[in-house]
Amino acid sequence: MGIRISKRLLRVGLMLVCALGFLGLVLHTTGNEATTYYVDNTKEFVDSYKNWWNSAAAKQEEDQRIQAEQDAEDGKHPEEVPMDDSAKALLEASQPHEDVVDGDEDSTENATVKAVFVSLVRNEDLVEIVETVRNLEDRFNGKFHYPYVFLNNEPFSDIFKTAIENVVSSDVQFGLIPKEHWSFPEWIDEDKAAEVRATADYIYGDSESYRHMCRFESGFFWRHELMEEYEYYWRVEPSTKLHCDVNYDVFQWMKDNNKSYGFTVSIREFESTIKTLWKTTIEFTEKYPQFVAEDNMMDYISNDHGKTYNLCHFWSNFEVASLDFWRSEAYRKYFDYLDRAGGFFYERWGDAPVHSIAAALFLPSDQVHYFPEIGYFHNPYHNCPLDQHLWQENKCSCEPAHDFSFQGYSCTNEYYDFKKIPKPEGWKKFRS
Ligand SMILES: Nc1nc2c(ncn2[C@@H]2O[C@H](COP(=O)(O)OP(=O)(O)OP(=O)(O)O)[C@@H](O)[C@H]2O)c(=O)[nH]1
Ligand SMILES: [Mg+2]
Repeated sequence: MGIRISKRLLRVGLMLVCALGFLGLVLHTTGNEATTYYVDNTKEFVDSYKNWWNSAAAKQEEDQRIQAEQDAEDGKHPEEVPMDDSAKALLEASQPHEDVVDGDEDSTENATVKAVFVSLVRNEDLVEIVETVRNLEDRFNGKFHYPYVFLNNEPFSDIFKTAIENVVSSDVQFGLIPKEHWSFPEWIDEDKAAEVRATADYIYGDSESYRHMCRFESGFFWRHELMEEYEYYWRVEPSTKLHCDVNYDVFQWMKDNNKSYGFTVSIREFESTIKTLWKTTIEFTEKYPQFVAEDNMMDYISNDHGKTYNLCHFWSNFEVASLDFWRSEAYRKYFDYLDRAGGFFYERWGDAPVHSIAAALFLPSDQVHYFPEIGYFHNPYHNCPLDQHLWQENKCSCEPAHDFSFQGYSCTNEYYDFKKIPKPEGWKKFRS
């Protein structure tokens, strides 16, 4: 019975729709005013519905903004706000590859790691270091406010301190290097050292201060009392430059990813400056085999599994590294062993090969990291991202065609091979 009634109703409804349709068609073809009235009113209704919808959506957006501001004021982290599945998927897809950070991460306003910029510098380098610090603030530290330590073997002048204080966005301290960290140790024969300087025919071969500098950067900067409270440092030299914005917290990244040593440029050393460094290193590793990491980078610094040094090292004028590594027993003993051997004065051992050999041998290889995205310049070489996305994203001011990484004298190509990291597009054109 119920079905029969429903069918009848259905039939009546169908007829009504047909009749209305027919009437509409007649009105339309005759251009009747009633049609215009009908169409206009329908349009009006649709428009007012649209307006209502838009203002409701705007109100919802405004409410969300106010809530977010309130959450921020209450100290709630955005991650505590629940996310739907599609937002979560989007966020996961946008996470940077572990080894290349392009700066998409949100910046944190406050420094969270015990980290510091450290610069060994002379008063007469004022102009160059102020320019460098301004650029560092502009490209990185204006967002993070990590403190600075400036070190000198002579007291810093007032004008030097004022010029630096004028351009930094964070705390700054000026330290004097203790005499025993910048002088000949008692076992060094100073006449023999002077003779070496008189005849050495390599760069800075005649310089005594350069040798104190290299010894200090190898064995003492991390022992300075102003450095004691820190875990990580970023070394800053006058006349260097960052070519690209660094939008993520490099120190936090180092810590989160368990990295101990980070570099931007690697290069070959002048052999004549380190004639006995490798022999001395091998003696050390034979005496203390326990300090050599199992998964080390011997095959990056040696082409014959340790018989000889291939001269590859990380350029130490830029370093982001763990201070605890230099404070470790392995490194302290290594430095003492080298210092006793006398090569800082009887040859001209650089802190760059000393740091690099130590990092390559005493650290597991996954604790050493290359920063392709940190565009950097120290005369005469550039680290300029070849990856177009990195170059664009970080607003680089360098010319990728001038990148040093894959040129023949660099060792970054060897680093990629050793680590089996895919090379950026275009690297081959530097190898012809
Ligand atoms: N206070 C102080 N700092 C020095 C002295 N010599 C060098 N430095 C610093 O030590 C670091 C390395 O010195 P550089 O002269 O740049 O050595 P380099 O990078 O091997 O050579 P360049 O190609 O000339 O830059 C820089 O931060 C210098 O400012 C010195 O006698 N006193
Ligand atoms: Mg330099």
